Amino acid sequence: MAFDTIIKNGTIVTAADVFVADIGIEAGKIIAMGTQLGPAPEMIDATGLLVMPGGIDSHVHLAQPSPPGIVMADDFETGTRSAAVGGNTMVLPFCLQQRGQSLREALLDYGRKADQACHVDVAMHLIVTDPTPQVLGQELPALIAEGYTSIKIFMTYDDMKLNDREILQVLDVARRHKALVMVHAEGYDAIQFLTEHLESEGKTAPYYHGRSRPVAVEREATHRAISLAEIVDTPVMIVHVSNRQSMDEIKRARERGLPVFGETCPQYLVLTEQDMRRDGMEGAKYVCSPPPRDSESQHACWEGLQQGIFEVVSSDHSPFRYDDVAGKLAPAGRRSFRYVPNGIPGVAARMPILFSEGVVKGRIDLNRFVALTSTNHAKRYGLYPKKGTIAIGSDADIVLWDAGRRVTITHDLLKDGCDYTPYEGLDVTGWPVRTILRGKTIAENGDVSSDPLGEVVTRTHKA
Ligand code: DUC
Ligand code: ZN
Ligand code: ZN
Repeated sequence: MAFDTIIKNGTIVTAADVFVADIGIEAGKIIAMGTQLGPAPEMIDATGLLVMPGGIDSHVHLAQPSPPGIVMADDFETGTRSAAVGGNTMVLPFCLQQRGQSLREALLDYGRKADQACHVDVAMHLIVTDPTPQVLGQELPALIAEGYTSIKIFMTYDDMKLNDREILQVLDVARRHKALVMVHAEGYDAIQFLTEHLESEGKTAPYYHGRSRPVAVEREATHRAISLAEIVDTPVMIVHVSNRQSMDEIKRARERGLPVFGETCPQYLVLTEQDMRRDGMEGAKYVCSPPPRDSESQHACWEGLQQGIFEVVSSDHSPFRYDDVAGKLAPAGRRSFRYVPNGIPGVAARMPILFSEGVVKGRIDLNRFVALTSTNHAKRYGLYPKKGTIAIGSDADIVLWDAGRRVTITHDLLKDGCDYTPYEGLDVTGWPVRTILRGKTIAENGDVSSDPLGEVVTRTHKA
C-alpha cells in the first residue's frame, strides 16, 4: 500500500478502544492501521504520545454580529487558529439570523466570512430569531435538506428570544424535516425582573450578572424547553448546562425515554461565580450565560459527564476582548452588568482542561474523553464516521497528545483574537503537541501553519 504519511508507534485512543498501532494516511484519509507500516514520504513518530481523533467543538461563536458598538474578538481565521492549537480539527459555529433577515441571506454573509480563512474544518448551525412563515415554511426545510441540520434557539435576549408558540413552531419544523434543535434555556422575563430589581438597589457590578440569572431561571427554562419538545415529539439538545437542577431535568426526561441531550462546558467545571467578584471590572472577564455557579454545581456537572447525562463538552467560545470599548469594557457595561458582552473564550483550552481535570484526576477515562470531545459531537451533528474517530475510511483528523506535559495556561499560548483567558494560571497536565487535519499538520507545539487548510463541510442530511 502507498501512503502519503504514516503516524508510527502511537497509542491510539478512540471512544471504544486503546491500542498501539501505526496509521497509514493517503489523500487525507486513514487507509490502514497495523504494525510496521511503511515507509512513506512523511513519517511522524508518535512514540510515547496518545493519538486521538481531532477535537470537534460543536459550540463556538466566531464573527457573530453583536449589539451596536460591540465586536466579537475572533473571526474565522483567529478562532480556528486557536482551535487548531488546542487540538481541534473541526468547529461548528453559529450562523445568526438577525431579525428581519432571511436565513439564506444570513448564510450567504456568514459563508463569505468563512471562505478561505479557516485553519480547521467548519460546519455551521443556524440560529433562528425570526420564525416568519417564510422561514418556517420554505427556508428552514430547504436548508435542512441541504445539510444545515441543527438549529439554535434562544429563550432569552431582547433581539433573539422566541416565545413558547414560536419555539413550538421551530420544533415542529425540526421534527418534520429531521433536524436537531439546540436550546439556550434561560427565562427572559425572570431575568428582566431580577435585573431591574438589582439595578434599583445599585447592584450593577459584573458579579450581579450571576444574581440576575440564578439556577431557577435556567432550570425553569430547561423544564419548559423539554416539555415543548415532548409536546411536539422531537429531539432537543440543551446546551451549556451549568448546574444540577437543570441536569436533573434532562436526566428525568431521559428516564422517561425522551430524546433529550445535554451539553456542558469547561466554565461550569472549573470556574465559579466568585470569579465574577474580582476587583473593579475584572469580573467582566467571566461574564457568560448561564453564569458559572458554585463548587457543588461543578461537582454535579462532573457527575453528569460520568453518568452520560451530558454527551458533549463544548467550549461555548464566545470571545470579547477585555481591555476594549468594543468588548468587556464597553462604557455601558460600567453602568450595569446587563450591558457587558456575554461570553468567554475557550476553544483552545477546552481539551486540555477536560483532560487534566477529567482524565488525569481520574474522573473520566480516556475513551470517555474522546467521546466527549470528538466522537459524540460527530455523531450528534451528522458528521460520523467521516469525522470523530480513527478508523479506516475516516478523515485523518488527529491530535497527538502528550499526556504527561505540564503547562500553566496563559493567554499567549492560545493564539486567539482575545486579550485574556478566563483560565489564566490554571495548571494542567496533558497538552496537544501536533494537530493533523486530513493528513496535514496544521499546528505543532503552538505554532500554526500559515496556510489555512480548513474547509466548510457539508453535512449530508439523512431524512
Ligand atoms: N449563549 C451562548 O451560547 N453563547 C454566548 C452567550 C450566550 O448567551
Ligand atoms: Zn446560549
Ligand atoms: Zn454559545
